[in-house]
Amino acid sequence: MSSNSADTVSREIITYPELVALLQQVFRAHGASPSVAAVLAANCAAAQRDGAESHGVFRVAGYLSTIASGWVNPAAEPQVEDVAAGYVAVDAGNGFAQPALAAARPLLIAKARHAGIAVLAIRNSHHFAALWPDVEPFAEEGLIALSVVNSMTCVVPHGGKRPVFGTNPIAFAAPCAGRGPLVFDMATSALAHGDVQIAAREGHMLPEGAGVDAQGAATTDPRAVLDGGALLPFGGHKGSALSMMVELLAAGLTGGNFSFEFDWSRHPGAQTPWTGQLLIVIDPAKSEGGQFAERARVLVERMSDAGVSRLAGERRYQNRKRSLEQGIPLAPERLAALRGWAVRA
Ligand code: NDP
Ligand code: PYC
Repeated sequence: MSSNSADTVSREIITYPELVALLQQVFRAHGASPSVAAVLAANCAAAQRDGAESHGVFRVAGYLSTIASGWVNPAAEPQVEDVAAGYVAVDAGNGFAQPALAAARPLLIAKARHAGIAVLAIRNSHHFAALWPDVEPFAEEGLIALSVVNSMTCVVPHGGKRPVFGTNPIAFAAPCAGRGPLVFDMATSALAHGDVQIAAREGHMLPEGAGVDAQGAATTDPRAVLDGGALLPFGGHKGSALSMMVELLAAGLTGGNFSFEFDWSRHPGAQTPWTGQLLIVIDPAKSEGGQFAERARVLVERMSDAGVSRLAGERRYQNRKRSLEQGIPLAPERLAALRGWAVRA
């Protein structure tokens, strides 16, 4: 690790493997089992590496306060269920969703390759992270993956007066010939809740149409959204319909909680939504002509010809390249906090 003196804002540089190792120590020191700590550390470090600020090390304090509150089991052993030819389920045991996905992944891939498509339904799980790390690796293995997860009630459905939905992201990844996977990952709310928290901390206003205050009046003040207000879906009725779909697939289908169904009030410090997650994995080798990645390339080239200079996921890929070459810059006080948490008795 070294200091980056070229930066006007003071930053320390930590390499990606160093950050993974440090986060692993942090999660271990706060009760996570070795396997859960490894999965959470890799996920969180990857988000920071890719410049996904709202779900990188910013989230660690929330993970730790949640674990301390007793709301989540950081040593849960996921139970994988082989339900049908194309259907795998996991009871995450009130643990995190990513270890449940890791446990079910080999069976899910085997089923998708055999049948052409397979579903993974995770329930009784907590997802506090970006969703792209859950789908991108499938596309790196030549598969198409779509995932949805619901969160905590903080989004007013289009036409409604009270929050019902979570921020409910949708992530998609597909292989593309001649380049890395095509990936998008987006909240179905106007903004991710994490970005509202960051705006409040840094004193930025939100874009018009992002949220309402406690009285239901439109506001661009992040503190008003956080203090009894709520977010709105992106794109009016269209984002609202997608958010409803996420609730149905991630919770209704899996057996997890809807975003409005859990009560964490007896667990002060709890921040992780106790819901469900769905993944759908498709093997494009079964597609007509078996040329999916080449067809994806045709589409991307046409988009480029039409003037598109930035595809979804490319900002992250560029950040990733820079982070792997130059290290990850972090505020010294943030690194000091991580180091302190890592040695907690
Ligand atoms: P953004 O609006 O920042 O980005 C959404 C997608 O659009 C990304 O794939 C992004 O690519 C792409 N994109 C952004 N700007 C452009 C552009 N100008 N041209 C082309 N593509 C673009 O994400 P959100 O704020 O909606 O979500 C942030 C994160 O929060 C996500 O990772 C999501 O999973 C997470 N989240 C997690 C929840 C949970 O319950 N676990 C709940 C809600 C959100 P790129 O990544 O390259 O910028
Ligand atoms: O940013 O909306 C969000 C979020 C909810 C749960 C994890 N991240």
